[in-house]
Amino acid sequence: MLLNKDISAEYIKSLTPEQRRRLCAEIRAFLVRTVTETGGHLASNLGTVELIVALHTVFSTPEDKIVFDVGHQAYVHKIITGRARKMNTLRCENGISGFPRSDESEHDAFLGGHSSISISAALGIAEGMKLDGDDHSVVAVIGDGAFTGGEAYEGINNAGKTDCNLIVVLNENEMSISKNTGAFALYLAQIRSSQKYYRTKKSVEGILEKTPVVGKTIGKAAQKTKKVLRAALYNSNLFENLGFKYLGPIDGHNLEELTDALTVAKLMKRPCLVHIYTKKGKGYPPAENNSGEYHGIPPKNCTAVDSEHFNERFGKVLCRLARQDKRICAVTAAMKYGTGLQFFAREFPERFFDVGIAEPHAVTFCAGLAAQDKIPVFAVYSSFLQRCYDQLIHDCAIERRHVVLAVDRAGFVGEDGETHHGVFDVPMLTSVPYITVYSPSNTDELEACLKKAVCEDDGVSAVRYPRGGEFYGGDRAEYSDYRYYKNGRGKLIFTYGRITANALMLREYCDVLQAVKIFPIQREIIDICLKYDELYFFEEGVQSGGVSEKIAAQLLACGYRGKIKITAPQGFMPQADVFRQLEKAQLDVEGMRKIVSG
Ligand SMILES: Cc1ncc(C[n+]2csc(CCOP(=O)(O)OP(=O)(O)O)c2C)c(N)n1
Repeated sequence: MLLNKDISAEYIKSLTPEQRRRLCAEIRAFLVRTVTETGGHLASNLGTVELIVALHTVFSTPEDKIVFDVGHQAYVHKIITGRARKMNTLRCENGISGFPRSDESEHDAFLGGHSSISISAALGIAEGMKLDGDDHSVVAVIGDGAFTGGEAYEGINNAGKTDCNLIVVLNENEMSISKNTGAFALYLAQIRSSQKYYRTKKSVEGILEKTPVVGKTIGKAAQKTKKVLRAALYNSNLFENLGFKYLGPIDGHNLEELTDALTVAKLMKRPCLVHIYTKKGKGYPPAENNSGEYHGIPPKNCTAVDSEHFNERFGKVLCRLARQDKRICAVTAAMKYGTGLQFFAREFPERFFDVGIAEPHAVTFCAGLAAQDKIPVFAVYSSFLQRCYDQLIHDCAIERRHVVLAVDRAGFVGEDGETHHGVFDVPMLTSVPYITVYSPSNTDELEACLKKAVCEDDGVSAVRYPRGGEFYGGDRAEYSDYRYYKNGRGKLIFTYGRITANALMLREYCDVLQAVKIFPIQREIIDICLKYDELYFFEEGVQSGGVSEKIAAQLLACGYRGKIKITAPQGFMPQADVFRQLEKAQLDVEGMRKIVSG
């Protein structure tokens, strides 16, 4: 057994190539055992075992930096850099994160979670190191899915004209979460099948000898490589044209090819792109055969709510609406299954658009569709919508384009932690003029809100709803902008979204006012609040700029002098089970009870 709990990069460097190959197989088995217990991104990690072993063979962190794009494929890196013992705590409360975090380990150069940022971050680090006279390498590891995001191209464009020690490892597995989309995916496939690339050692050395100053040294190193490398001709592909040296395509499961290519890239001391191809889910047949489903798997002891999921209801209702109105289009940024749009994609393929991991583009694309009198519905996770603020303001709101946002994963999301919570969309959306925002508490309300947003509203309309299922049915009556549960108590709870269910458990202490349309704030909401001496606001979204603060400001402007207590998360909520997160934020029934009776 080569894998042990104290495994380190030094140990890996000391192994023979054959031992490293065996180690990869043991790591795979360990990943399957661990991640099927803890939950997490199994398929992506199985696909990058050899890559990460090769990276730690060639480079030495923390002096050299590795920036993982999205960061969901960094488990093996964690195992190798002192965290093998903690892998059983992956994604748990107080455990290690499912993403790289520099506050977790000095070997994690940069936070992961959101897509397409690695090249920009790595270039910034490389330029910073250059300013310090530091000659180490910076490696950005980015998948072909993440490469569909605009920021990746911004990074490449900026990096190509520099002389930084930046290496971009582009991992092509033809998959994002589902099948990768777009022209770039086709381009990569074309490079791979092209006969222009040749694999002789001589050609590699020839190219390397032309590299100024360090050319000779590189040539020598390349001579040592036992296996041949495939290298591109000068200026023969997009990356070369943009100022990168290109090495590839490399079999990403062939350790020797990988180590050779990375060694050469390291010696080049200038922007270099190493193109590798891998199999997502490699070595574990269920994940190989269905890498979409095994992209992210839940923990074995999952405490998820067992009711109909919001995203599923959303997907089905949208299909129903689309049958009646041919103008309705559905847009996703590489999250067809996560958002429940698989039903729509199947029934209306010509009106379904997967634009890649490109949320800002998706919003402007929707504005374009709306300009052609279509009704675009962009289904997007709240945390990924964060990067679309300007597109919402400039491209949608000013000209009042009728764009519908189906904002999924609103509220706490659990084990993914800080990077993925949907707690910023309310302040962001409600600062955009003329927008309408709904926050249904159950799936029937979701259906009603979606109908209004799609069929009745104009301008930008957002319906936000949480991950998973509803907590409790609540009032399933006809649509209403708000629901007022009046029992003649002296205290009033104001809330919205799924935690309404928790508030309704406290009706013996308080009256409850639930907003369904949470923005614009309705006059009736203010009028009802003004009747009470004690107001308790509970909001599953950041307090600053939230609806509670907005209502409180209006109440104070009306001369309200009673008690106002707002309970809403501040700062960043660490990873844990979602119920634990609600408990920590005092948004569970007990927490609310303490606050209203305290
Ligand atoms: C901005 C943003 N949008 C969506 C996601 C959700 N997401 C996580 S991984 C992933 C697919 C990444 O594909 P790729 O980069 O090819 O990596 P692979 O899993 O195939 O190794 C997506 C869409 C995200 N993390 N960030």
